[in-house]
Amino acid sequence: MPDTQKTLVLLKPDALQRDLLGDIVSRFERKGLKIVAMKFIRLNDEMLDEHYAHLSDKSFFASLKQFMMQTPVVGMILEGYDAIAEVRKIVGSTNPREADAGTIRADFSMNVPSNLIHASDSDEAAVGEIKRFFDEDEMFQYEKITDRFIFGEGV
Ligand code: IDP
Ligand code: MG
Repeated sequence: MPDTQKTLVLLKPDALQRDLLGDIVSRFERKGLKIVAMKFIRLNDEMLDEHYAHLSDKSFFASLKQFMMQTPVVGMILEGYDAIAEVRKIVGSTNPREADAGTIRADFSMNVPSNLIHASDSDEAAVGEIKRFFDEDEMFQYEKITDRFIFGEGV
């Protein structure tokens, strides 16, 4: 039985500016991932210090944070079988020019700092990031009539 997981996605300011929110959300919907939370988030310095702590010693850290605060971002929690790895697969590699064709980053972007989207990269990251950006009561459990066609018996 596959593992049903939740993962966190942020649609970055370049996705909003370039009117790509719908196209990106659509890719996850078409895969069958269930959107269990979704909202605008105005990121601040403190949130970004935590979120990008692994990059705090990089020369681009300040500009990365500035970029992420330009507009609100769209935060989503997606649920599905092996959702953490599956979403990373759909998102593609950090460098859009190295990402596989068919991924969001390869298909819609060209440059590392404006690679459109963030997605949790591990079980621990997903748990921590969901907690960082969403309250419990902002997450919704619901049934869709397509659930049995998409999730079936879970093979
Ligand atoms: P990820 O987003 O694929 O998980 P990370 O290494 O966690 O990649 O980096 C987080 C974000 O930091 C990237 O998505 C990108 O926006 C930015 N970033 C990473 N490396 C560079 C760089 O060398 N120059 C500028 N920005 C970078
Ligand atoms: Mg990362």
